[in-house]
Amino acid sequence: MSTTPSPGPTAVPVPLSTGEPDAATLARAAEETAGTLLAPAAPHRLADVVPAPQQVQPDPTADWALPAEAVIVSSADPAALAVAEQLAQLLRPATGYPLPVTDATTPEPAGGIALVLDDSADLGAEGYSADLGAEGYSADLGAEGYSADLGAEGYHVDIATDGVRITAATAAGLFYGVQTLRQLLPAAIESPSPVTERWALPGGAITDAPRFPYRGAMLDVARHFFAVEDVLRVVDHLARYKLNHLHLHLTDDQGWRIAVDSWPKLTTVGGTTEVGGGPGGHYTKADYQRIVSYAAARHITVVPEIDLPGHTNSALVAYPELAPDKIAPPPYTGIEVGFSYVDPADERTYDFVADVLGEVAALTPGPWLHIGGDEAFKVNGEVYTGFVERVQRIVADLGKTVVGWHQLAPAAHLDGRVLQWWGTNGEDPTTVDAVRRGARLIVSPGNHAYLDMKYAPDTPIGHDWAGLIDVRKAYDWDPGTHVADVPAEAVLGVEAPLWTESVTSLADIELLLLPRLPAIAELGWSTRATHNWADFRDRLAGQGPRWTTAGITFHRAPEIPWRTAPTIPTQRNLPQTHTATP
Ligand code: TNX
Repeated sequence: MSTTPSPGPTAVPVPLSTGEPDAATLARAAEETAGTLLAPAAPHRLADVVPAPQQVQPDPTADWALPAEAVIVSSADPAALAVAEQLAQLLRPATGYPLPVTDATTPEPAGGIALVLDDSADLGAEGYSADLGAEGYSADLGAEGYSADLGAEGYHVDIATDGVRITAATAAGLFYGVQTLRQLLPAAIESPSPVTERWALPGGAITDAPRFPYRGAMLDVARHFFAVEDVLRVVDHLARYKLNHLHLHLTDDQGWRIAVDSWPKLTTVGGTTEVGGGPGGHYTKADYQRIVSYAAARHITVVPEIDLPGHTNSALVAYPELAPDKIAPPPYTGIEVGFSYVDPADERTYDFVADVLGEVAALTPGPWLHIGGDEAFKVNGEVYTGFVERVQRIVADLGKTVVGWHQLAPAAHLDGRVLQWWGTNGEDPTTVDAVRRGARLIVSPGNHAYLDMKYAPDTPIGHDWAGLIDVRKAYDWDPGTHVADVPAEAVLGVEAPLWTESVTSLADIELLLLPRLPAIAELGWSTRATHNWADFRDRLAGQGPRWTTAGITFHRAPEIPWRTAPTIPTQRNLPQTHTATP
């Protein structure tokens, strides 16, 4: 398929001999210029999508362009219609087209875009059912619709001369089809205001489904607090790359960020600090629910973390009765770890844990509660495992599935429990043993998936304790085989954590997230058969102009052959024929 870029606007020819051009010349020149702008632009390759789709069948005879009068027609199911409206909202700003949304029993593209919810669509055969087995997670994830036979997240996209058809068994699948479609349009589709562009799409068919059911990123809102709006924008970035879990690290030594009615000082006292001495902040219950529902509308499940028994200095400042010596420690705004803990020998601690987890569970529709468990250096051996086992039981009694950092491994198994592995050398006999006893793993290797590691020595923010992580390092590993002696069937998925000791703004978040988040997203979504650095690098390069056009900060990693952003001819900056006289 041709990938020749469309020619840019041509200069308006101005006859030199007579000084001022005549009106007819100007009119002709303007027409030619407009004609060039509207000339069929060569569309992207159908395979130019991140994460890499499972199957791509280009059909160069079927290239198609979205017309101004296109209609988006969807199955009448409310969740499908919601995706259709999201698609319209993605396309309206840049196109300036009205793109009305309608419903039909049998949606047909008819020169526009059809979203077809078809629960007989069998997209599961090559999805994660093959890798992970239906039984492994249908028990725990069934409520959320991870039905292996239906392929709960798979989709088809067909681009033909009569328009686009997206088919899926669920609204989530339709949503992922929409994300793919978005990337197949010219980068100017990311413009927040109308652009003169031919909205061309490459013809052909894509069939796609994820490798793993859990594809996530974590944002630490405890070390530095981030406003709800910033978190929503991070959700948008996750959605673009088909990630489906947002893990929020809500509590740590430096601040407690989620309101708990039964222990109000957690936020009124414990929430007023952050690393470096800034004002901190916290989410009200309404704030948190806003994040949860914004994420849910993008098929993303929020995983709240209350880190226990360590990383709790902010709670001890608020409630000294939880401290082993019952004395309030000073607020902490540094970046050391491992010094604080709630008293595992005091029953009051378990009242606190039950109250907090109960309130957080009640606000959280997703199945997971993350209880941390890392770096509790002062709670050892049986005291530690005894504490964890009680907390795991509290989570189970709330009807939730426990997730914790892999330090939880020595504790007794409990149905469904998930460990988040963050080691750096791929060997961990204690974790392997926990997996043998039934635990599943989310893999977040510190030296590949930690988004707070610097890209290079001169990255202005970030750490390097797990090494430098350039884009290739973020991409070149396999979640299915990474932890020695853990079978791929035990791997629930992958997550990229962003710790924020050095991160103070949305621009900082984006600089560390992009372009590594799409690399981790591809490891979670794409089948191993598509794994290829050179191919990924080229597809990733195409994302740069999209971020630039959308006003998103990213790190211009030198190993990526970034394409330049289009110079967008908006209605206002079309080439001017400024000297026209009648
Ligand atoms: C380790 S990873 C931590 C965090 C720090 C992070 C900094 C983990 C479970 N604990 O407390 O923020 O390193 O990279």
